[in-house]
Amino acid sequence: MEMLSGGDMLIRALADEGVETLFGYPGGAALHIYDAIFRQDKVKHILVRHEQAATHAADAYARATGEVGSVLVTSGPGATNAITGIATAFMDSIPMVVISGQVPSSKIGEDAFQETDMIGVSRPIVKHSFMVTNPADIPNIVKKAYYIARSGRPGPVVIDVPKDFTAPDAKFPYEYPKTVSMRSYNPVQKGHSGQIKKAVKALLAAKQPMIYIGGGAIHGRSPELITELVKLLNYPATSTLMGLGAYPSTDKQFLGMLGMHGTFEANTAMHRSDLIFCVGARFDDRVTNALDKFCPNATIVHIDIDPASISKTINADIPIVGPAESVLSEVIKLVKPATDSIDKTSLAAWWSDINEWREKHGIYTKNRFDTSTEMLKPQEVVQAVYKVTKGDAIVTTDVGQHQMFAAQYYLFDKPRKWITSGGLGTMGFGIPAAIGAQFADPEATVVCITGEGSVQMCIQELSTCTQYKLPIKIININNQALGMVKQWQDMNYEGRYSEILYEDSLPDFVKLAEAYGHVGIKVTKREELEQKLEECFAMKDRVVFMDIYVDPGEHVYPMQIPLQSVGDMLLSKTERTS
Ligand SMILES: Cc1ncc(C[n+]2csc(CCOP(=O)(O)OP(=O)(O)O)c2C)c(N)n1
Ligand SMILES: [Mg+2]
Repeated sequence: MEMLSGGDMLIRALADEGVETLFGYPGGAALHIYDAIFRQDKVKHILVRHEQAATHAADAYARATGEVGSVLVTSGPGATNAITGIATAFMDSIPMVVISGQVPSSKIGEDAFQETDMIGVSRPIVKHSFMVTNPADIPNIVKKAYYIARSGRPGPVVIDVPKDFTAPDAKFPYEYPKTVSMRSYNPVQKGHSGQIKKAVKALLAAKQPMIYIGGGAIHGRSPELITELVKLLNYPATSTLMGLGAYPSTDKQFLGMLGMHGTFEANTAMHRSDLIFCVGARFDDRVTNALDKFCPNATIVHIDIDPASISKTINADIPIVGPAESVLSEVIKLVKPATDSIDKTSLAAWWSDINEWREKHGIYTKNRFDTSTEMLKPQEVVQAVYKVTKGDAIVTTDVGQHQMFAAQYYLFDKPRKWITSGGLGTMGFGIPAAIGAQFADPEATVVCITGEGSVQMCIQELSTCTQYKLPIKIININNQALGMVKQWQDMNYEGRYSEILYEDSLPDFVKLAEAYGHVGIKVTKREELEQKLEECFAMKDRVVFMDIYVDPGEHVYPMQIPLQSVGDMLLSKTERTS
């Protein structure tokens, strides 16, 4: 059998696992591992400028491909810098393996140089973690880590490796395991057939149904199945922020996103529905609003791979624990021969209500923002990006108003094109995520829609783009403020703008882009927007940083009214539903 050092085993195991791209940053405790990287050519290492960016890039790589993202960092500050990205992946159920160097085993607990208890620090935000205690275990640990990360409800897994266990002089027999067996970890493979029958019965009997799609539908490889089901039934569908693209957004049966900044028609239909058929969503607070007022008339069917997500916030009447793909296949089999039993008159009346809501306040039937102002509106910037990229780009975002405008106005007809931090809401995600997405699909047009606040949180990654010639396009929706915080201060604190303004100290983003070797373009006028965007996207092999000044007074609407139902919304600065 081949004899390898711990460091060599680690990298070889990654190669044998099929890992092609590893995002990372070196340091003392990881030096032997980095030497192993140098002496091979199967695993390509991408050097970022901050460990947070390594985790976000790996996370986006996972979101864009459906594979597991991979990260390597050193001990102490390297490991703690990775924490935000691990938490981001954890909250959005993204499969990721993070390998962290650790101080030599004999020094653990001595407050050694760059020692941090990574297992302890990361425990609440990982699906699982491994501390290597014997180098001979490395192949097995890597195999298990990838299996755990991708199976069941996906999530991040940490492997902490003390430096001495990767040393070149101690060698061990290497063989990569073909299978994994873990007695205590057996994700469900199939939904309960009795529950599936019950769900189908309720689905067919509904008069005011809603199909509620979450990110789990994408992780669970079932966008095609969910689309087939929605079409078979001719029912309306909505999706969470994470589920966008699972069902084609431009299709008539799609009512847009639901929740805090969801559409009027999606939120109103949810509130009035008598049956909610939920696939891979978790009824989180950005959707439900006040739990005691949530969808009073609805029977709730909840399909989820994670039993802990069922009835966590909202009680499920018909829970089904299982993978979306197999459960939906079973559901479709039962629905297909039975669609005649649907009450078509009630359904027609339901659609007529929905279409009325669309006409009245829908953001896709008519622009609800005022474009007669001199300054550009953030919404029209996203609309123009959608038009110029023909709706076909991979879009990453940061967090804030721009993120919500991107979710509302860029329409995703396919899954894995929308890459945003939903659960944690991590500012700084956008540029590194665009890097990860561009590695995942080198031919794709990758756009990062960001704000001048968020973009400064990982701006150093413009240098990574230079090094690897990644032609990402950055759309900086510049409202010269921490806009989303400002919106809340406008609404709830009588416009007392506490610590959200910095307009006199913003960098010249055009020069900043140029300093990294990129192209910078500033836009301030409506008349020049589309043409400058055309110029930007025509530069196929360059990073272009578009600094687009927009109206700083704009708010994101609709917006759910706090402590009310899903359907209670502010529709503009002056209109509300109740
Ligand atoms: C790391 C981090 N810190 C703080 C916040 C809180 N937060 C949410 S949105 C926001 C403002 C973002 O400003 P900007 O990026 O300019 O976007 P805008 O809302 O102006 O479009 C802040 C501070 C956060 N989400 N993430
Ligand atoms: Mg801003």
